[in-house]
Amino acid sequence: MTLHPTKFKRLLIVSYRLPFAIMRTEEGLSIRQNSGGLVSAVLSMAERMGNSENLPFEKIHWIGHSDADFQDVPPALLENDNFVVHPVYLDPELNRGFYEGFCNDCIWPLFHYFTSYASFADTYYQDYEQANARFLEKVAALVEPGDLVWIHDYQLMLLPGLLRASVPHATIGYFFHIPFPNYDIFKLIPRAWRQALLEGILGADVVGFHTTDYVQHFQQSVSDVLSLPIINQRVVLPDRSVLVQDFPISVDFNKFSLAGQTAPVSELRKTYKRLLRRNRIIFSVDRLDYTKGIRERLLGYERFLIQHPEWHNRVTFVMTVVPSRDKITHYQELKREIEEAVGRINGLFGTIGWRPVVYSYLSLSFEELVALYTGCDVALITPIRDGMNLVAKEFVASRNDGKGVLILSEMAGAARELTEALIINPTDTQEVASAIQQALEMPAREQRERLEKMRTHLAVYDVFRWTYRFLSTLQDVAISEPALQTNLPVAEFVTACQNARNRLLLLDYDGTLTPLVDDPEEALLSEPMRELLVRLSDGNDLVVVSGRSRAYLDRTFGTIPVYLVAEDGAFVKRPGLDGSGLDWEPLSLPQEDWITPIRVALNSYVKEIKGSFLEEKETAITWHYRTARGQEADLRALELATQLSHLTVDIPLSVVLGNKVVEVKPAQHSKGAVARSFFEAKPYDFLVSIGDDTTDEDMFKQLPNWAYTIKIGAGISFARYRLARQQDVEQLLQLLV
Ligand code: GDG
Repeated sequence: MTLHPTKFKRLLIVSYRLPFAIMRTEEGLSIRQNSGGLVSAVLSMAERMGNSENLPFEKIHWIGHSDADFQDVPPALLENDNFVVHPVYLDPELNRGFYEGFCNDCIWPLFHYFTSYASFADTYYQDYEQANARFLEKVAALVEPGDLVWIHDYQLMLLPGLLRASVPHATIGYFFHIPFPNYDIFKLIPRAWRQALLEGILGADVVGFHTTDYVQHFQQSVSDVLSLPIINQRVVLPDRSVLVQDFPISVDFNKFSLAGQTAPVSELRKTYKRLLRRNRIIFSVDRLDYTKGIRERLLGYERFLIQHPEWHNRVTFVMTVVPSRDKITHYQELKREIEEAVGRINGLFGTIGWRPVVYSYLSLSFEELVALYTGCDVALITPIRDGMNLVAKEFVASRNDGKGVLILSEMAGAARELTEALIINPTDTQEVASAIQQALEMPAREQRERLEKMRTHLAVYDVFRWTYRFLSTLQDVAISEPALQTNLPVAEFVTACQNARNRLLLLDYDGTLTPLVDDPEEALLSEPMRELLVRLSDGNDLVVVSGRSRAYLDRTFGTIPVYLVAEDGAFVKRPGLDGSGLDWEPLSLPQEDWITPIRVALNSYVKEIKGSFLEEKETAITWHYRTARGQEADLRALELATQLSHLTVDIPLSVVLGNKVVEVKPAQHSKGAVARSFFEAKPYDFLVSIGDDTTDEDMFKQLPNWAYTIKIGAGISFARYRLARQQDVEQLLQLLV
């Protein structure tokens, strides 16, 4: 895996946080490096850049937020060996609504499944839009052809879309660091916002998540909210496609693996062990957050102490909570609850010489952190929901002594990879208590074996692999967008066609041979498509299977030697030798008047839904509502379809809910029946059926399972394959002539 140095010039990272905090001290302005998942990951990559030949970039440009107070920072201070930082100055009021409000009081709780904590204030969202627009100003002014732009996390979901609109040819990657929730949770977001958020993310060329679950959740939301087709991990838009894939973030394995042996860390480790009276140590560290399961962890530990008096005085739980977001009420409450629980446990079990929980609310230095990773016996990591959780990976990477046990929540993304951990559900306090006992009593050999497997994994899947995989995928995608968006095995398809003796092609008309348009009269066959059909009809049995009237099909296909099927199978016309076409053959249809009561019901909807109209064919009646905007009309269509199926007439009718149409016709004719009659007529050995609508599903269902049944666009289908867009049909058929 390599990056192409000639192809890309600079890397621009955009995230809410800058890798450095700007501070005003008595000596003047200064910068201090931030900790945190992303900064650690990118910093590790940047540190290696000095001696890596694979990375073509010079310094990394980093765009992130800064307080408006620091606008006077001299440019020289905004640059170091690794980074050039470009602050986006947001005034405190805007930042409050954007970051504390929409990001951390709406999206964060919602996406971690704490739905009742989420606040949906309009002003929050307006600030979010405005802040994303401010980031855009900065990025758009900076980006040059040849740059890779890598946007991070839930604070900037709108930015990829804004940047795409302003710099259409930019190469944009987007990575989402927190869980992407399932659709039932996502749809709690007001309709207009959720649509804008998804469209924003889809401005990128590559969208990355930590796990395949989050990828699937995102895809389902895209498909439900935006009705876009997803083919081969790509969301297909009219003019381009977006690759959506899992890229699990990781840690700098070697750095952590070696860090435990440095002199300062060894010293600290010794000190801690001495201070804790050589007790066995359970350790945890996380930002103050209700998602991290800190309360649940304490309850599990308390239960363990109740059940195992033999461990009293012999074990200490060192629990570090790093200050975070403590201006938000939920975080203040959480802190109080944690401190109460710690007090209770220490009060219940502690003695003059033993504190069961050593709790601190502070940030550790890197050395202190590693001394605790390498000095503890058990790492107890119990998030209720966590995108990945780097602490778990750092602990494993640190333990090159082969000692220590990881207890890890199944709700952390990391549990997908660190399967040799003792995996627990944090809400099950008994399971946590039992895991603590199992960990403390685990034989040394089992500890080594479990760690060994996880370390082997992390040694390969480290943070460099994460950045390389993401950036090289971004480059490749930017360089080569597939021309044809399909999951069809194209080479096999073409060979099968060439080798066949009898070929049958069943093609739908609207939405397949022509694009869907508001007025059905304007759906005209393009000249290239007409020529293509003429060429295809030579040597193949070509059938246009349409819901249109015979008069319309006669007008459109007059001189093309194809079979025509009108009104979904009510009439068939064979091509004449001279290309003029033989007479239409009707199916025998019921004579009675079934249409009058249906017309009455449909007309009441025509009156109600503006822009909708009726089309009466010889054997069917159709309500069109393509120009009626919004989902209201879809809901009414569903209601209408249900109502129609309850109308009593004496013959069986079929009610078809199609693409912005509701059609009623006698049940005995269908595209399925017609498709079957065609392929049974001859020993065909190559069979293709392409369509986009509900009526085409009848064809897909009736054809044998070796047929190439191809659905166009999004939605559930019986077809074996999919083509993303109507314009892909022409390209595909071109391959067959
Ligand atoms: C988000 C997602 C996802 C923590 N305390 C100290 C300290 N840290 C460092 C750790 C680790 C990082 O911060 C924490 O990373 P996590 O992944 O555990 O959690 P979040 O901050 O919530 O991060 C998360 C992550 O993004 C990456 O995509 O995994 O799911 O929520 O590197 O070492 N470092 C030092 N002192 C501390 O006290 N030095």
